[in-house]
Order: sequence, then C-alpha cells, then structure tokens
Amino acid sequence: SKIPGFRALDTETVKDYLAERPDLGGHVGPSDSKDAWTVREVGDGNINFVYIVEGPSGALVLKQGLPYIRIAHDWPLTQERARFEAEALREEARHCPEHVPELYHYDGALCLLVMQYLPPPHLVLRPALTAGRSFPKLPCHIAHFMATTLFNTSLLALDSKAWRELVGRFENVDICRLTEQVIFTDPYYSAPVNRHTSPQLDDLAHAFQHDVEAKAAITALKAKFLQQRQALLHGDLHTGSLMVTEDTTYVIDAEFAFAGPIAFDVGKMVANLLIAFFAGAGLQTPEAPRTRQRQWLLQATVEMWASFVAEFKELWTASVKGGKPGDLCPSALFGEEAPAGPASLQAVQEDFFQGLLPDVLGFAGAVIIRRILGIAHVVDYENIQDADSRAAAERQSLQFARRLLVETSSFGGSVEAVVKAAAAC
Ligand code: ADP
Ligand code: SR1
Ligand code: MG
Ligand code: MG
Ligand code: MG
Repeated sequence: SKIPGFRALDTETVKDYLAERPDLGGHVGPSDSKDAWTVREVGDGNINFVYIVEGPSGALVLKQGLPYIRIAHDWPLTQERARFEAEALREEARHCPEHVPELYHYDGALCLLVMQYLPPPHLVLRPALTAGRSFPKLPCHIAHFMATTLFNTSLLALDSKAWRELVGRFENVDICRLTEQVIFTDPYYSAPVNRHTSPQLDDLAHAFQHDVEAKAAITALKAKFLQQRQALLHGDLHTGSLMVTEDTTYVIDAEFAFAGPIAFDVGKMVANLLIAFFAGAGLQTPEAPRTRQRQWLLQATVEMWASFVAEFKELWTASVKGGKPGDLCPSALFGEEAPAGPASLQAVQEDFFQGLLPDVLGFAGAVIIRRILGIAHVVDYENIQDADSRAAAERQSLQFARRLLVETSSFGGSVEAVVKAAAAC
C-alpha cells in the first residue's frame, strides 16, 4: 500500500521538488534557472523510475519507487526499498567509496533518492557487453567492491553487537521474498509469470519443472539464501547494476541489500559474465565475430574470482592482530579466547573459500536459469533477433547452468575448470 503523503513525480514536478531544496537543486543550478533545466526519465530497470536532471551548474539523478514495479503495475512492491537503497549506499560508501555513486538525499515519504549523476562515457555494463565491448579493469574493480563491502560487513570484521545491529537495519523482507520467488521458485514450476522462447525451449522449460535433481539443488540454495547471514550483500549485483567506463566502475541499484550468503553476490556476477559469454555466440556475425570479447569474458570471470579471494583474504589477515601464534583476532568469529596464529588462520581461510566456491557456482547456475525461464529476461539474449539463434544460445546456457547447479562438484572447486568447460560448449 501507498505511503501516506506519497505522490509520483514526473519530469515537471521533479524540477519543483529540487528547486524547493537549494542544497539539492544547487547541483544543477540556482532555482531561478529552473526553466532551463532538462529532465529525462531514463529508467531501464525492472522496478523504478530514474530521472536525470541537467542544468547550468551540473547534473544529478533522482530515483523514485512507485507502490508497484515498473514492468508490472499489478505487482505491488514495498516502497521501503528506497530506505534500504539509501542505507546500503551509505554502508557501501563507508567501505568502497570509489565504486559507489554519492548519495545526496533520501526522502522516505516520496520513496526517492537523489544521487551523483554518472555522465557519459559511463554506460550500463549489460548493454555495453551486448554491443561487444570489453572493460579490462572491471574484474579487479568488482572484486574490490565485493571484497571490501562483504568482508567489512561480515562477522570476520565486526563484533557481534555491531553485526546484529547491521542485520536488523536490513530486514529487507518483501524484496527478499521477491528474489525467493523469481530466482528460487518460479523457474521450477509453471508459474504464471514465467516466459521463455517458445516453442524452441518448451522441452527444456518442461524438463526443469520435473527435474528432481535441479529442484533439490535449488531448494538447498534457497535455504542458504534464507538462512545464511554472512555479510551485507548488494543483493542484485548483475551487469545491469554496473555503470562503467574504460577506467571507472560504479555499482548502482542497492535496493535489494540484505544480510545473506556472500556467495549470492559473487554468484550473480559470475552468472552475468557467463550470460554475456553464451549470448555472444548468438550475437556475433561472420562480419563481426565476438571471439576476443568472449575470451575476455571468461578470463574476466577467473580474474574476478581470484582477485576477490586474494583481497578478501588480505583484509582478513590484516584484521588479525599481530599474526603470531597465540595472538588474538578481534572479530566475533575469532573471539577474545580463540587463538588465531598464522597456521590456524590459513587453515580457516582455506576452508572458508573451499566452502564458498560451490555455492558461488550453484547460485550462478540458478541466476542463468531465471533469466531464461523466469519473468525477468535480459538484453544479452533478447537482442539476438533470430528466435532460433536466440534459443540455441539459451539452450546452451541452460544446459551449462544445470551443470553448475546440479553437478557443481564436477568442476573440482576451480573457476578455471568452469570457464574451460564453458569455452568447450
Ligand atoms: P531499477 O531499480 O529500476 O533497476 P536502477 O537503479 O538500476 O533502477 O537505474 C535504472 C537506470 O537508470 C540505470 O540502468 C541507468 O541507465 C540509470 N541510472 C541509475 N543511476 C544512475 C546514475 N547514478 N547516473 C546515471 N544513470 C543512472
Ligand atoms: C520481477 S523480477 C525483477 C528483477 O529485477 C531486479 O533487478 C531483480 O533482479 C529482480 O529479480
Ligand atoms: Mg537496476
Ligand atoms: Mg541476476
Ligand atoms: Mg533495482
């Protein structure tokens, strides 16, 4: 239901809203220059409305959430999502300001945020990948964002009081229920909102609905999504939530933030790089082959995982006081009484990452499947105009995703093995 006092803004009232708040309007220009401001609604996501406002002094972005989702007006969604996004942006900026747009303002009654505008040549990564682009710095940047935000909001960095306080601030119930539905439930039964390339993929869509092993695996992952509270996640970390140039990477759209399994954020990123890889097979033409970009997407997957592990481990090791046998680690998981010398720390770390990767791969499989069989599709595949070619890329993706989901251990705990198998498809 609508928040009392809520009203949806439009390209005109956005100007009035900002002009009445000189601290905000000032990013664009003085309020008496309002008539010269331009406002464009540019929302291309599934959920919200996004306005870019430009004036003589600069520009900003205003993002507003209505009481329903953008792509389905009969689908209500909590307007609390703006608060979660604002809180998450603040928390992320504490740990990784270089990859997060600056938040200027949050208005709970109007369910809106005002934030830093990321101007051209910034592009949303997903359509840029679909156009054949590569971004060599991306894997390191994303690894840095994930390592810093996930480590610093986990029990490895926080004491249990701070941790419980953080978890309590991010009880993002309705948004998590949406994810439970669209990723972990709908693709595995004949949910009314599902769609797929038909009739070409009818057999596979039907097969997933009767696939006992896939259902067991997705249920185990859903349980982890619901039960494992390891760190504050971004919660919707896909290539449509990244804006990039050759040199910069920004993570936007934090409204799905909640305390959950670290592997979910990492798995979404792995999935989306693989989606771009598999879709590339259908997007390329003899005149414009995608060989180099597709190789880069696989290398980027390996590099992102390796950098993430290295950086997360580095933060963890540095946070352990001294590092001599018998020294004490400050985190809640290694409390005052727990000795954490280098040997035991190394053993714990190895255990941690060995346990993490299968979940990363499982979540990645689930995320690929939802983008082909569920409600929310992606331009990676949708831009393949010929339905048979699109279905061929989707079929290959689904078969590979099922291996990630069900035969996770066949990759021997190695991302290199995953990309080698993808390249061989
Ligand atoms: P949704 O929650 O609906 O998915 P997003 O936060 O992903 O909304 O924003 C939708 C689109 O708005 C982005 O894909 C991008 O094109 C544009 N956008 C969002 N934030 C910014 C920003 N800070 N600077 C420039 N463009 C932005
Ligand atoms: C109705 S599903 C909409 C999807 O868009 C968001 O960005 C999330 O990925 C969500 O699952
Ligand atoms: Mg988005
Ligand atoms: Mg996704
Ligand atoms: Mg969003």
